[in-house]
Amino acid sequence: MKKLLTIQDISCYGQCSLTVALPIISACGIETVVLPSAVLSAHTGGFKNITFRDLTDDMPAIMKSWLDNGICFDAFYTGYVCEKQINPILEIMKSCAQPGALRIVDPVMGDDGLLYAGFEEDFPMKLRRLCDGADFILPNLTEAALLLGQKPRLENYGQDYIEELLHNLHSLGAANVILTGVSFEPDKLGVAIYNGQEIHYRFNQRLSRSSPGTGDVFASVFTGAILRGKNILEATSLAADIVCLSLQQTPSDHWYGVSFELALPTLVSRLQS
Ligand code: PXL
Repeated sequence: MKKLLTIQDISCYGQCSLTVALPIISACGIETVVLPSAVLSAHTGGFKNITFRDLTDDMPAIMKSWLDNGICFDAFYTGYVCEKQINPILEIMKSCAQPGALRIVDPVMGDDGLLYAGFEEDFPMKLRRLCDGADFILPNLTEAALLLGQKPRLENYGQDYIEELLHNLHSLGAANVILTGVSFEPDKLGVAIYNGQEIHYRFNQRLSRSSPGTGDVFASVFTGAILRGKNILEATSLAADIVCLSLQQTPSDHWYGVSFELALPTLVSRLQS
């Protein structure tokens, strides 16, 4: 069985980050080890008086303990992290890696044209260091523009804009770019995929709602599928389909997260096919 380390926050309430990644990647049949970057009472997308405990200071000692016990990983998947964790994370990905270990980096920092609350303006430039050397990066349209120092453009763009983003993101040092939230027709929403040579698109029917946590569901399914041996296009299609199914099954008054739990049986059976 493959062993993956995922590094992102625990938002105790709100179905995102680790509370999504751990069940999804485990359901894919991958041993999922967690390193919480922070513990929050809930995610930052709509709750009041949230608590935030930064766990940066624990990272070096956790890494040392893993090294003392000979623990290392076949893959790393990073999500929501803080600026001062970039160095310790790079160190962990170097020191606790099996030869050829994969790096999957979701540069979580914003959506809908805005940085998430709590991140400094210069955070996107700092996060470029995690993208450099990654096997896969999975930004949404907002994160893609911010990583490139641009103002996010969410509508009225064409294929030329998306393909320029893909080339520039690839130049940050990532082997494969999976850009989410791409749309050329009002009723279709999709993903653009670039491996440095070819560009592919995958579109699904746009649903009438969105939700916090869908990016984490997408990245977690993608990660699990890649580690189960699916190719990049298969992993992308499966991830997009599971996000759609999860959203369709989310009750309409459930505003803060996505009911991915109900899509787990489909995920497991699609991985077997
Ligand atoms: O889903 C991304 C995410 C992860 N972690 C925290 C967040 C968010 C999005 O708002 O607030 C703490």
